[in-house]
Amino acid sequence: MMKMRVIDRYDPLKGEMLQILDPEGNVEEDLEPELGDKDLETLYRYMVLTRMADEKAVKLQRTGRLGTYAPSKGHEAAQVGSAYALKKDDWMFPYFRDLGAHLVRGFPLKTFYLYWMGNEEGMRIPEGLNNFTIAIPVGSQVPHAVGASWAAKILGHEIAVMVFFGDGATSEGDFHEGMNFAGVFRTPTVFVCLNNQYAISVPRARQTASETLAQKALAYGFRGIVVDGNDVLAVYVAAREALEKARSGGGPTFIEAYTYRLGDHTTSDDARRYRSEEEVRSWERKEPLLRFRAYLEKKGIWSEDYEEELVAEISEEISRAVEEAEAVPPPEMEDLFRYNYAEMPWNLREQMEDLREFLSHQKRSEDGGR
Ligand SMILES: Cc1ncc(C[n+]2csc(CCOP(=O)(O)OP(=O)(O)O)c2C)c(N)n1
Repeated sequence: MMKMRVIDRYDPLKGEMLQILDPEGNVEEDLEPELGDKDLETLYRYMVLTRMADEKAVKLQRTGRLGTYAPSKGHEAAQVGSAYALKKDDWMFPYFRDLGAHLVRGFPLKTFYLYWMGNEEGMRIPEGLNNFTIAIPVGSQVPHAVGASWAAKILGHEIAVMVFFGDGATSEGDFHEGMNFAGVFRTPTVFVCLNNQYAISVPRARQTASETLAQKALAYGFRGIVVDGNDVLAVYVAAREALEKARSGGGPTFIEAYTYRLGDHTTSDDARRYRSEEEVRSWERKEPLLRFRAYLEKKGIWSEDYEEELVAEISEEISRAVEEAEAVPPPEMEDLFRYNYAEMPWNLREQMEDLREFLSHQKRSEDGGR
């Protein structure tokens, strides 16, 4: 008899959630994935890299070296665990809070920083990397991902498409259209919802009257599962199964990664205005790095020395990426107009020339005023 998938054992309507590692790093042995030490170390490295590169991005923004940024702190397990289950030929459709997933896919950190520096070079996805561009309009990537997965199905490509979005995106029409289409056409799509409890200042309870977000999939005729989004092993197991199911013609799956945004929504936000200190503290105790580190320590992989060496190595990697990003010439005004069309239409060219004229006029009067 075929073994029942783990993702089929948890019912969102009964409030069940897949967890393999508890906040102290104790493991549910029956569910523990068969990952060797090398994989476990790689997962941990990506999580630490994500945390440190994220903290660096916030610092760069605070010192005027990077634009508005959406921090990933607290989402490391959800981002890394899910993307780690992707194969090279699969596609990933990210949103704006996906640093860990980008890194796992091999997206260069330098390019990621350039993106948030507002440099068009940051939109250049390396050749051969099956990543779509970052979606800023909330939920818009969902129908794109479903369309791409439908195309793969029609073409007979045995690949899956993973799309990321937040809890707030589940209120968008795009989300529902994408989910419905995926259900009807049984597309190989894996929906990964990072339920971090807030959409800017809107708490989850004001987003939907549904008990869970995962149960929305049931209405569209496919499986939805709530996973502890701070448990990298649980996220990985759910993602791997959902992707395998998708690649082998089993249709879509919705994964609700239940987590918490430990930082501000973006560097333009002050989360203290809408959530309590106690709430943040309680989630800090459940954060993803601590529990995975405790698990690795019990397995004899992690130690203080191990951490020290890793942090030193990653610090260097980050410094190099920043240096390289800052060495790229800053964006030009014309970049606002370029890259939209292969050939710029006359009206866009006219707008660009107007702006150029306006800026040079402004500069002349500034210089004259000195
Ligand atoms: C269509 C659209 N509406 C509004 C916004 C402004 N906006 C940016 S992020 C955001 C909240 C998104 O929340 P969620 O989907 O939960 O993702 P999170 O930011 O929490 O990761 C909003 C409303 C936008 N970018 N796009």
